[in-house]
Amino acid sequence: MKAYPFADDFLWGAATASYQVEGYPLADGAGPSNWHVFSHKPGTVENDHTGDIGVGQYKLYRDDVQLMKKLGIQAYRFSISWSRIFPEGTGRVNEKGLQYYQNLIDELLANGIQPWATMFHWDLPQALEDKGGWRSKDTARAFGDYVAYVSSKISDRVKNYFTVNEIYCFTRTGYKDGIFAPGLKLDPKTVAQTVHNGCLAHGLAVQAIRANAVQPVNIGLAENMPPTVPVYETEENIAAARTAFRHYSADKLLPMMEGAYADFWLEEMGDNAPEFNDEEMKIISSPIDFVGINVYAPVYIIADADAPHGFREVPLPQGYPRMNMPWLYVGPNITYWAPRFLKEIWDVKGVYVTENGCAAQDKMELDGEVYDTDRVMYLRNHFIAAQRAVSEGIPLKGYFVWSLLDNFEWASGYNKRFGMVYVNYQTLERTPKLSAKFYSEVIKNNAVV
Ligand code: GBH
Repeated sequence: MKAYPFADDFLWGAATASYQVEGYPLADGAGPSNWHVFSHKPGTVENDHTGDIGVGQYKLYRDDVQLMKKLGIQAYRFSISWSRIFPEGTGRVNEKGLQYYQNLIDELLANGIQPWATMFHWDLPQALEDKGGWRSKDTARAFGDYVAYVSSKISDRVKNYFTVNEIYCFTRTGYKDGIFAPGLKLDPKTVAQTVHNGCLAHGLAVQAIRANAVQPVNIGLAENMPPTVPVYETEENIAAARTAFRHYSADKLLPMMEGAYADFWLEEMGDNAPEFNDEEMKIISSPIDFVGINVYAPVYIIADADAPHGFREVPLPQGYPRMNMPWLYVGPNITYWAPRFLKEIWDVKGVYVTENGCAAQDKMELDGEVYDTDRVMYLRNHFIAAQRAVSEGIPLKGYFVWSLLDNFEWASGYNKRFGMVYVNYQTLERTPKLSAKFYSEVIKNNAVV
């Protein structure tokens, strides 16, 4: 008997995002995105790297599809760049931009790989950024229109959709911390409004896809809620971590699942709460088919009867192990607990890990191989946690590794490598690392090997 087996229909995939891999962001009539403009401002990205070349997938997509086919990858999660299709964000359509994604989708299908499309992975048309970006509800409405158009054109072949990727990152990290595009540091009320508008965009997109799809489709989002974990697994601590999971999701998943903001959160926010109305809350909570979770680093919780809500977050000690990213603390059992809590709190019927992976200090050896045993260790432990979830009947249905390829790691530029496939940035040559070979074996065996 195999150790750690998965069901036959468990889906094994790999993920990327447009601005991180495509390159040639202005090709064929595309408009600039906010990330194009941001990364071209000196000092915003390490070494002043930009996505101008990315890993060249815009030109090399056929090679990347062959690479995935060879590895046995069953589904490709890619994102669509809004400003390639609507150069000004709204209005005029650029047919050539849409054609690129049509070609990619056809190539995937011809090679037996399912296309899973993310409609927004942070690259907002600069024309909309100039009009207030996510501070404005008009951006959410424009997103609904863009998604309606694109889904009407691709839904004959694409069944699986993510509305938005990680609302936290394109709102707080961009408008509060100023680390991501557009690089602003705004007041708490404005920031809360960007988050609400991001949720509204998600809801409008759910409705737009349902209204325009020409066949039954599967719709969700890719969310990065703080994945809480009980330090040790007693009933009391599990309950505390579950309460914390719902609390930490108060401005995104909670309203999507419950149709209203929680009283505890509105009290906490006070005057800094965003402007919203009942109709928007209905849109935000439009029914979805699954929840996608991007899981990386754990948040440890213990029960504490004296704490306000019965839980306390445990600070991480100085020497806590991490992968090659300051925030990437190792904690594989998040991949078990997050799907379990989604089921227990909101009765979520389908969960996908839409991103999990790590940066490592990869080096090509003289024999031409990249022996990333650290990434193999990281992934293997997450797969074991996933198998624990499915073996207990938790509806975890698939797994997308972040990332297929080394790529433009946002504010870290090309200095951090998250890929299972090594990219030589001089030649754009792709070389599967040991972790890609390991993943290929996991998929072939449908078990953790
Ligand atoms: C995901 O973001 C992205 O979807 C993907 O595009 C990206 O390449 C990948 O992960 C790897 O980063 O306040 O300094 O502790 C994850 C982004 C990074 C968001 C950590 C929250 C906290 C940073 N997350 N961040 S810090």
